[in-house]
Amino acid sequence: MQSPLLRSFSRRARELTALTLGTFLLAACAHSDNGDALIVETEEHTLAVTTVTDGLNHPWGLAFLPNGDMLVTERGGDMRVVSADGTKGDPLAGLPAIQSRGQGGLLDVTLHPNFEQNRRVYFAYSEPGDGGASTAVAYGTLGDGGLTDVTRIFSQVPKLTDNGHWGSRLVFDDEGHLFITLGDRRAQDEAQSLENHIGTVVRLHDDGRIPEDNPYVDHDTALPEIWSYGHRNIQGADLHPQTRELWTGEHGPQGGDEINHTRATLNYGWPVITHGEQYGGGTIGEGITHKEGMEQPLHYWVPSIANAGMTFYTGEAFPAWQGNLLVTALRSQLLSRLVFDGEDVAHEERMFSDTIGARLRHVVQGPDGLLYLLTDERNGRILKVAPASE
Ligand SMILES: [Ca+2]
Repeated sequence: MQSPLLRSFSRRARELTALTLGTFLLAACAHSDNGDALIVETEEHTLAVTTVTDGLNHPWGLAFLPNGDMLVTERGGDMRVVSADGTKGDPLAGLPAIQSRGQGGLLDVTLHPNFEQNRRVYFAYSEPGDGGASTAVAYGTLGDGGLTDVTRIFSQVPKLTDNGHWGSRLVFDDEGHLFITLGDRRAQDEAQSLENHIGTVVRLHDDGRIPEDNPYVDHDTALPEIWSYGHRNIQGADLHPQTRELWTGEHGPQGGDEINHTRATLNYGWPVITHGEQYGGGTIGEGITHKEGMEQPLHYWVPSIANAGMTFYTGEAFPAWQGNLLVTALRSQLLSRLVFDGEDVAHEERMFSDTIGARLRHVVQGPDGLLYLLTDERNGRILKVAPASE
């Protein structure tokens, strides 16, 4: 077995090798097509990171339009179109009242599966109302300069005055159901209740109707929109590329960030079981990690990375990453690449932790197979990650 000293020495040697290689590549790129890109060596690919645009107020969600433009939400309350060359459009007109305060504001955005026919855009936001605010979802028709026929299809019950833990990602499955991931609004004990939407995943038809095969449709007291419960704050979601089932990333307490295969009726445990603790220390509830009838996460991070957005990589630009789950982190300012063997994590690589230097809110795979990252800053950026030119 290697001594700690040797391990530390060999790690340092690897870092030096990476540093030397990085310097070599930086020098080399003056004579290549990489321009002023940040060159980042990773285990499988050499990456060129460039800024598409900046000046976005805490960008939160991004959806590619069929023409290659990007529809981007800002937590500050604006949605706008950013063209592939980085030109920012004006904020779109027609959005409803949005409470941009604390962690709340305009959150995720996604296109209807038949967007090319109906131009319908779905978005999640913090909706003010009686008693405070809650996460709501609406759609509108995208035209020149704005959304029209904006229709709210969901509003989380209850509204609360707290400004934290809103979720929320929006994912359509292959049958056209819309999954809405939510947070506990810092009313953590309510995440175990089926009589409100606190700490749940909700599943709806595209017009807000409740699918007849939703798991709690015939239950006496549970709300029929609910798909799963016992969640803390789900800020990442995607369909698994093979099974096409919903996987989610849950921003946990200190030491309890999770990835879950999020199945109907199941209880994901918060706050009764968690691998985390209170921020600053101290147990949550009884301080237990397992309980009968409550699901274990597929993966959890101790210490926390503060995970946010996630996407399964399925493109051609980074062949060695196909099928991997990419997860952004806020506090740790990194992109985690998780390699799964079935539902077990076989390997994790942490990228960008000492190169980009910003909280990363979201990662989206573009139609070009490249990655697009959103930085969580007042002067927020869209970053493009491409293979470096040789
Ligand atoms: Ca859990």
